[in-house]
Amino acid sequence: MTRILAALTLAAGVLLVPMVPAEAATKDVSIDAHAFMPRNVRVDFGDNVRWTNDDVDPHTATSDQGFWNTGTIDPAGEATQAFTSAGTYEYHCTFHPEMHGKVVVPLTVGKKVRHGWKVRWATGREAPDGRDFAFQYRKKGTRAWHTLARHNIHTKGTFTSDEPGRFQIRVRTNNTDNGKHSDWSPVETVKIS
Ligand SMILES: [Cu+2]
Repeated sequence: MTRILAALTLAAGVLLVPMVPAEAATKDVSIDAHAFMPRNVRVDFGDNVRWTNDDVDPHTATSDQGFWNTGTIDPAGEATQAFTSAGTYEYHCTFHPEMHGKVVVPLTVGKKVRHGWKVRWATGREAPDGRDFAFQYRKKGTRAWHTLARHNIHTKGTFTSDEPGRFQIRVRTNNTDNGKHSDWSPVETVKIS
């Protein structure tokens, strides 16, 4: 069996042209009848989630892994949280642990390059303090995931392989303040020819 040589070249982040950040979008989640609705939302990194409390009781939207905590959102109140990196983020209400929700943030596949693709998984040049990223891939149709970067602070890179084929890639965000991490982002598939 031939070993696939895949690599993730991490971009140093020297930007010759200043990037104009796209305007952040905001997805709304209503809290009503002791539930987050919709329970799962998907946003691009750089976008926000806004929780509005349409219930008669106070609630919170609190990350299971300590990524954020809105604190108490009183009835008719709201709280907004920016999501700056790829991963799947589970959250709950601290007052009502049966209340669960999920924010899904995909990575983005950019330009095709020789034997690979440019990929990006977070805003900015580097991870903010207390965060870093893990990157995995596998050849489509195989089972095991391979880690190319376990704790990297770069927000983008180039995924390459010396063997053509379809590859699946995914990213998660680590919370280095507490040793926890998000779940994996949705899987993206890139074709290498
Ligand atoms: Cu609650």
